Amino acid sequence: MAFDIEVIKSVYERMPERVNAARQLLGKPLTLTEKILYSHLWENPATQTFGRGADYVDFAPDRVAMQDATAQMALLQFMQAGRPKVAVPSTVHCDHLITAKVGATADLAVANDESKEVYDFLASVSNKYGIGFWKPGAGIIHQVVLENYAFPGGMMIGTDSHTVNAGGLGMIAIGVGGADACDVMAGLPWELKWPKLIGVKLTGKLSGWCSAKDVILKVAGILTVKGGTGCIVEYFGEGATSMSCTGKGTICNMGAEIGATTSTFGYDESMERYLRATGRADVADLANGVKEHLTADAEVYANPEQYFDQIIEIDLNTLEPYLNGPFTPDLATPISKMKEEAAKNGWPTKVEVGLIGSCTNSSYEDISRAVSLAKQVSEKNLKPKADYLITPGSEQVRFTIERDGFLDIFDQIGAKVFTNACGPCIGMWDRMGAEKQEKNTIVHSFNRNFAKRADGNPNTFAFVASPELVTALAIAGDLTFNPLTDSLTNENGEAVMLDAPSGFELPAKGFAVEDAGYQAPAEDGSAVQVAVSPTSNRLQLLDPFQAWEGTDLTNLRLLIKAKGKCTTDHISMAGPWLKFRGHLDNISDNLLIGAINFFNEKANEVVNQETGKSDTVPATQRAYKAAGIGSIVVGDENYGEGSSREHAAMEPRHLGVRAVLVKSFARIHETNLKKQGMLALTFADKADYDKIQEADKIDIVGLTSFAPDKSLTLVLNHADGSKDEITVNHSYNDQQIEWFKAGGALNIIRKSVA
Ligand code: MIC
Ligand code: SF4
Repeated sequence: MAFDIEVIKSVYERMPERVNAARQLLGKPLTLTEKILYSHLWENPATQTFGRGADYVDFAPDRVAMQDATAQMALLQFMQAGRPKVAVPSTVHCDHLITAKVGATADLAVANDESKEVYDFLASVSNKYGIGFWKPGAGIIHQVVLENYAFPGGMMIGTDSHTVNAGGLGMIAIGVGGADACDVMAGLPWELKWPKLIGVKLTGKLSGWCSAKDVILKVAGILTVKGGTGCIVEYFGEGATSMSCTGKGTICNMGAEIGATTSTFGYDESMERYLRATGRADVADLANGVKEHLTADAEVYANPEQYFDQIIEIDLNTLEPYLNGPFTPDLATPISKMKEEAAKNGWPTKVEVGLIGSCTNSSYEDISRAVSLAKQVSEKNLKPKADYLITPGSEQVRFTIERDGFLDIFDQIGAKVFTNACGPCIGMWDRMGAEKQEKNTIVHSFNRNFAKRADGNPNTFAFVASPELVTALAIAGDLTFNPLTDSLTNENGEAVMLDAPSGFELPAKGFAVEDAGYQAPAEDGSAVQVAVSPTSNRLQLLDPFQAWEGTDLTNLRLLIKAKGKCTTDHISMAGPWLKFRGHLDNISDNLLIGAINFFNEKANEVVNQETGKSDTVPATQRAYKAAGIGSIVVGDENYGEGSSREHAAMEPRHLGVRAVLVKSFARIHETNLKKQGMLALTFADKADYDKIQEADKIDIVGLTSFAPDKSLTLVLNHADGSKDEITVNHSYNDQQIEWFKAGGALNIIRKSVA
């Protein structure tokens, strides 16, 4: 039986009535996205329609998922909310803190030892508050959610940007910061700006070297890392229904890389097959009962241009395999053009390592297709040229592929299997020699490839591709090898071609697992004690942030004017810093250390305006804090793209930064800043970015009449005595202004229980 089947039942019971009411209210056929959103309104039935990209709306999600690196902060906040138990089914997944070095068993033992304090904390908080706990080694959050919890037509939030993966099973699943998760677990509504809708029509059918990954790699090339901001992407068409459910998951997963709020697909037979194969025939039966509500109305897909804000059409018959990168997931190059592009850009073409797996691409189908290539190594007497590493997405997949002999085949090509965890995808890869910072190329089937992300080496050029293409390129050891047209020379000196990959959507003998790694919470957790040692360097109870002082902010220093890409990896780096995710003061020592200072083009070097000396960003900000001086951070486009980690908002808040002013924000980061009581501002005129000088003293004027849709003014007092006044915008609504005034949303929840 599926987990929380009663919740699923009640969602399906109320769905027809709510969907019909929404259709009547809107007076038009509905997209799937609208059906799910309207049936999850906090206040139902709907009495008004909502403006896309305009109205903030309260929702009631069905569940919450958290991974260990973000759950610590989410649960430290929840502990202050004064609730005895979570209000909706919630789970914690231990996947981000395991270093990949030697191999699965040894690495897991090291993590269990090193992070014992954190795992014990998460296990006991989960036990106390009724949260399901997935132990280290159980798998990566999104794979485990897809296998166990996701259901068509449901709505969930998760403290990880790739929560969107569950769209593969027809959900609206959205990545959020821990403070948002805390609200929902405390039984409060969850707020989101009503999204715009992008429709992607898939015609034709995948075949040969192409896989679902190539669809999203192509979409990323079209929409870029910010093209999906504020939008939900709905996929449909014969190409969608002919694709596996896990392939759909891959596409939705990487929707995070285009900034989309989420992506989804209508319920179809591939989803039904997946539900049944993963032990959830009960969910499939229930879903079949409300089928017509779990996909868009027929008129919508017949005339999509009338119902979506933007339409993209992709013909799967003519799609090519893509390689996206380096350093950004939207730099899309079809494999046939790689030779030319690599030469033009000076990308190193020798592939050192191929990595498959991650939350994006570790389904049974993915692995079986990669295996079909690995098999050809011995059949064709080839010798793989690059190292090959595998991180399975869950113990269930790992156990099943071991049973089916796939791991033995990988073993024959010298592959190393790491723990079922994030590992190299989040910098938890102890790669030999990375500290030498040599220029090198890797290819992986993950989703992100920002600088330093996999191994901490800024000179590692990482390219994202399907597991099949990664395997082929690892065998060839050459980034420019096009398996569709090129041959390889085998050990006998013969030219051989690789046959196109083939695989199985689902295991013929069914999935199997001995110990999936799940721990159910206590029925009554009230007696469970949660201990946080005051001397711990991994965990720290939170002190409330101070409320707004009630005046305009004056005399702020410019901490840094960040140039170019500034992702959450630049603002709050992962890898070695992950160990401080439960300790706000310690992790604040990584504040913006990856951001490039506009004035000297260097990372982690700014001028302390009080001393005139150069120093690191965190040290400079700590000095301002000690002197009681506020500061401001300035950034470029799509500031804060990437992760949901709220540390990127809490660290500056904790160290006394008062405002972040940028050309544009990524959605989750902007909300995280607001939630933590920070000012998140955008230039009314993007060219004003150029007016910000290094030694400016800055005033923010208009806060005493801070109101929705009303701009604020920034006064830049330049060092030479001249002044510039610029207009800055914000997207705060009344509620969010209250968060700012209270010094953070949590202060309001806290007050409501006190
Ligand atoms: C990521 O892929 O960047 C992460 C690590 O999973 C993050 C979450 C985190 O920073 O803990 C995400 O995607 O939200
Ligand atoms: Fe983990 Fe990477 Fe997936 Fe993030 S993207 S959840 S780090 S596997």
